[in-house]
Amino acid sequence: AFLENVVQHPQFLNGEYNTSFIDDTPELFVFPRRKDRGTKMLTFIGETVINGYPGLEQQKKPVFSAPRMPKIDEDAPMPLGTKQVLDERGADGLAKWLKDQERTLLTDTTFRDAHQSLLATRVRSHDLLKIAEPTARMLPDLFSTEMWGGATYDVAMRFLHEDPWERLVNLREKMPNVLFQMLLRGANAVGYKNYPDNVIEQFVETSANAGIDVFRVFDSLNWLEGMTKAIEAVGNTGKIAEAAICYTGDILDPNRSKYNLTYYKELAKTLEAEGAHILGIKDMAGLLKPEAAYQLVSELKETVDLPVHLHMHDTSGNGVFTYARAIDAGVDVVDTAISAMAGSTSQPSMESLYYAMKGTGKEPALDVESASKLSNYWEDVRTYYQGFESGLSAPHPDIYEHEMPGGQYSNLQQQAKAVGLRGRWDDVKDMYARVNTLFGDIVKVTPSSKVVGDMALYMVKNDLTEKDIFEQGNTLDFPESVVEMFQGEIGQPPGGFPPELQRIILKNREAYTDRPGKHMEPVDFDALEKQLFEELDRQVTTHDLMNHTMYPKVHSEYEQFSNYFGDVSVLDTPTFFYGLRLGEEIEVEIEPGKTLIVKLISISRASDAGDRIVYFELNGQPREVIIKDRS
Ligand code: 3PY
Ligand code: ZN
Repeated sequence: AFLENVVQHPQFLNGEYNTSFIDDTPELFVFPRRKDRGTKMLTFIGETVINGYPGLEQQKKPVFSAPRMPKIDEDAPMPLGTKQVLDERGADGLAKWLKDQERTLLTDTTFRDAHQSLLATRVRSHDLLKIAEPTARMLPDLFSTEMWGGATYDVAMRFLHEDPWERLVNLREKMPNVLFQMLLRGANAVGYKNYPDNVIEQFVETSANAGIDVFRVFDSLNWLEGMTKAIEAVGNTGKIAEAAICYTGDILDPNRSKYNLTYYKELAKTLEAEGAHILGIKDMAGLLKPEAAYQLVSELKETVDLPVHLHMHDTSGNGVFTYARAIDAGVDVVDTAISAMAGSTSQPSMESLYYAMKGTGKEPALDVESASKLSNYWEDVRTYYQGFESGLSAPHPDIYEHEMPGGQYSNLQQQAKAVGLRGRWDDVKDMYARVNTLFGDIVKVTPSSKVVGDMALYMVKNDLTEKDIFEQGNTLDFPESVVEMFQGEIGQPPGGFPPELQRIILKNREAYTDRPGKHMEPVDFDALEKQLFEELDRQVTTHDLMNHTMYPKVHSEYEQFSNYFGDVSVLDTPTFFYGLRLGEEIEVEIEPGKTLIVKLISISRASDAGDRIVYFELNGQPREVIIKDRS
């Protein structure tokens, strides 16, 4: 069976359960189809009970209290919100409406960046859907809820075994009043590499049809060419193109003149000319200091005729101070999270910002009592994900030195451990900053941040200095991501790559400076549809086509998993991660109105072959599944 084959494969156990795995080991993925939904679910729960959830060290199920749910009147009409403004006035009308608002508006990132930055993106649709309608009813004044894109797309399929499109469509149904916002990595869409132009067009159109209203488009090197196709595609859908400038460096530091006010103003003007409806400032690491925020927002508001939307991370602990100064300068929207999911590498807390400004006449548009009720829910739900907490429990002002994005900090820490640098984290952070200088001072955000991280690990691991790179570079095998970036695969930094270093890294490979999308063959979606129809043996949707185009192997694996274990997204999160305790009974709604009652009765000893029989009751009837014990 799937798990007997796959889960004990050494590569899986090493955590190298990466995307090439299926292609390299097809024999592991041949297993019989099992039709009955109950059996599939029991197999998944049995597997989790016996062997745990991959990546979670803790296996014994903790006792969780039911999350505190705010009370709402489900029969009351849904309050109107910004979604209705967009539907009535169109994207330009919405932008004008936004500029006319006297109060600063808030984006709630709880459903996306907050958990991407605090909990390794692991929050499941199950927990989002439960609080979606209360959020829509209780916070109708939000500008938007950021609930899709970034890493959520990949992680949903890869680790949560759920379809990202279903999350979007189901949330949309429950939240019809607030704009839905996603993070789109320009020509990289929701992946880590450039895609052909027709993929970007199709992806944007499909996302708009499924419910996205605001596309925050950025490029990981602030390269205009990496963003233009996406901005144009959003424009064609009638939705809102928020073109974002990534903020790096420090405009208050005269020694960091590469990214100064003039640089940002020029970029802003260009983005306006390209058709942006909103100008985003994307401070992915949280480097924008309060006074710098005041200057930057003031100057940008003078420079362009667009509403300005500021995004930052609170890693340094200075987030609310920065937002307060941005509000003084007339920022139109700021990104915040519900307090139980805010702070640290996540966004600043919306309630904290509200209270900080209360009485000044500048408090943002928020029903703070409602926000704090929603926060109770998140405080409780967050405990389900304790195994994925980054462990950063204090402010980290050293981000001003190393400039690591909020979402990368804990990831790189894990990567460092994995390559045997557990005790050398300070060296890695230091090297990250040095690599940035070596690379000519670049913007660092997915995917460019990953390249800087890979190079830093490589240099620390091999005890290399900058001098060594120049002197021995011709004999060094640089990480593939570094070579690809210097070839031009993810775009061009302002001023280009340092030529001497580029020559050393590329050796005989050729570099190009035009748009990678131009070199790529368009994806033949008709052919892909036929191929998937054969593989999946069912009707193929546009969502399937997108999943496969973005992440071919992750998608195949997701489909295999779903065939074997069924739709595991219907399980509650404690059961999904920890299975059941002996004697524990749960109700699982597998579709509206159809509920299974599952109880774990007993577990046999392992046979000589290592098999255990897990005895359940399913709707009162005895059922058993055989699970290989890999302990
Ligand atoms: C992403 O691309 O996922 C990000 O959150 C970048 O900040
Ligand atoms: Zn972010």
